Amino acid sequence: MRTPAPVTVTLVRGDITLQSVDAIVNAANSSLLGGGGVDGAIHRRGGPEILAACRELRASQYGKGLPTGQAVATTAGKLDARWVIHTVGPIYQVSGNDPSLLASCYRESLRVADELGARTVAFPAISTGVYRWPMDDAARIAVETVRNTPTAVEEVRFVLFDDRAYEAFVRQLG
Ligand code: AR6
Repeated sequence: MRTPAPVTVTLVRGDITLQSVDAIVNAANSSLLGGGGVDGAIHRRGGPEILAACRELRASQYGKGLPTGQAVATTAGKLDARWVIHTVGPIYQVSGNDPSLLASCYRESLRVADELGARTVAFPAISTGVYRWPMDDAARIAVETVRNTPTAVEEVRFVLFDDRAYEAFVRQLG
């Protein structure tokens, strides 16, 4: 098999729901039925089709919800993307700062993106809002994991909502 070219990592300061990419990653919760933060923004702008697809997942293979560290795709509704990939980040206080589940979110999202054939994927800074993962540590885990995960995705775009997040990712990219 041909070895894919290394992924290009780009940084944008902005709103992930306004990105034009193949797949937008959502920092969801296990219920898959919406919430605040980036999850709320994706459902608001993407429209009810996304929630309907999430409800179908809950009625079929994810009856108990999506476990932390895993990822699953739905339609992107009205967003300028083909898919939303929902992943559930760890809550910092609960994870005892073990990075493995947060790394798993990035790895599993890229695995799902590869299954779909997505070439451009936008990620938020998973777990750094309501789930309270410290920004610098979360940025390090995000960048290291994406760089070390074999994938056919060509561009991973981290979309950071504020200066603090953007600067933390800039420091990691070096
Ligand atoms: N675009 C990009 N980044 C955003 C946006 C946006 N539109 N809105 C917020 N962020 P959070 P979590 C940033 O709380 O910590 C939800 O209720 C935000 O500034 O959205 O993984 C879910 O339903 C922060 O840096 O996700 C879960 O219950 C980052 O996105 C829970 O929150 C993640 O913040 C998940 O918590």
